[in-house]
Amino acid sequence: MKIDAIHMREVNMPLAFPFETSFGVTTGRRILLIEIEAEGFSAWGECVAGEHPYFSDEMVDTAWHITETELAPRLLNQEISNGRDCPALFEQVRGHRMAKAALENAVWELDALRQGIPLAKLLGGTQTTIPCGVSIGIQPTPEKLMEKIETEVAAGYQRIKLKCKPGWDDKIFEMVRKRWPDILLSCDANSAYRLGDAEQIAAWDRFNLLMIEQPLWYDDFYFHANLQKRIQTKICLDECIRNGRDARAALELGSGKIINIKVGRVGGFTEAIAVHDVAQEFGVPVWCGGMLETGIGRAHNIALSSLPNFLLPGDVSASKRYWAQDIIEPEVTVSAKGEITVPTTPGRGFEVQRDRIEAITVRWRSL
Ligand code: OSB
Ligand code: MG
Repeated sequence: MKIDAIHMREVNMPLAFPFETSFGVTTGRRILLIEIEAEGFSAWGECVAGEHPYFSDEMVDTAWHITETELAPRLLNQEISNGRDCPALFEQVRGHRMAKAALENAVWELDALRQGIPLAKLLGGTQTTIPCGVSIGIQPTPEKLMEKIETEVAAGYQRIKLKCKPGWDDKIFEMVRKRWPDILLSCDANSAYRLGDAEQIAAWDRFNLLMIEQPLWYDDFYFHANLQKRIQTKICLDECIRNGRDARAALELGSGKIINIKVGRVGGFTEAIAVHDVAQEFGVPVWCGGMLETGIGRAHNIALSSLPNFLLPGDVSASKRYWAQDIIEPEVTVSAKGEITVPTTPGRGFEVQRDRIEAITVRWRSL
């Protein structure tokens, strides 16, 4: 297929609720969306970079710049066979994986459309429904957190993940476990701890957490192996896994026992599948993380989550938890059993609402 056009736009969307992590509070999102055209089809990709470089070193403005000046020109007018051709096209550009992923994922979506098959099938998906969990941000008060958990457990979500940081950890876990002794419960520190905190973290074993996500430095999986040896609870790696090679090194080192796959963090579907396959080879389960995506990124996460080694409930949840109104129809919904049904129609399986996107677009550029 020849890529005939690439359209970039930035949309601004207020979040339905503020989302607080150990690295900051997000109240609204500035999001780079990509639309590509080829063979008479149009397909979309979403860049998951945040407004600030707080989760990783990428941010929406660097993603915009690198897409416009380096990546889109490498893809435009190229004759390619599928999404797997993208990593080689972009290889000369180091890093900028979230920017690369938005383009590559649009190519996968377009390939699924022209073949008339669901994106999930094209990626190698085998599961027809995916189990869902939720990620609950740090709240103004413990009482507010308890209310939130109550709501999500009642909605049927299968796993509750609590964002944590020093001062919002032991006491919170204690309180939550007292009220819900048996739910699948995990925490995500987004790199808020250091090796000196190992003793404190080891004491969390008493809370029977499913996992502790990225407790140490965002770019480390060496010292995570040291921490993993000192605790019973499984470490789940997020920020530090950039590709399949990192996954292999981390699992060989024993840095963690679960991997959170975010397609943007690893640079696109090709590399996400590589991470999935490495983990499967090690007998390590993966789950799909979220980055507060609109329906476009959410649909891509659902497709990816249908691969066979996505064995734990992920962070992909209903549109309404994030947005008053999403930019796809139907919106993503979760059943009372806490599952999302993987679409069986061609491509992403949710219609992009162009009029809504137009209404919230703040800048655009066509190449
Ligand atoms: O570490 O998983 C994370 C959101 C933004 C940045 C990082 C993370 C998160 C989440 C939310 O945990 C996941 C979601 O529901 O989209
Ligand atoms: Mg995380």
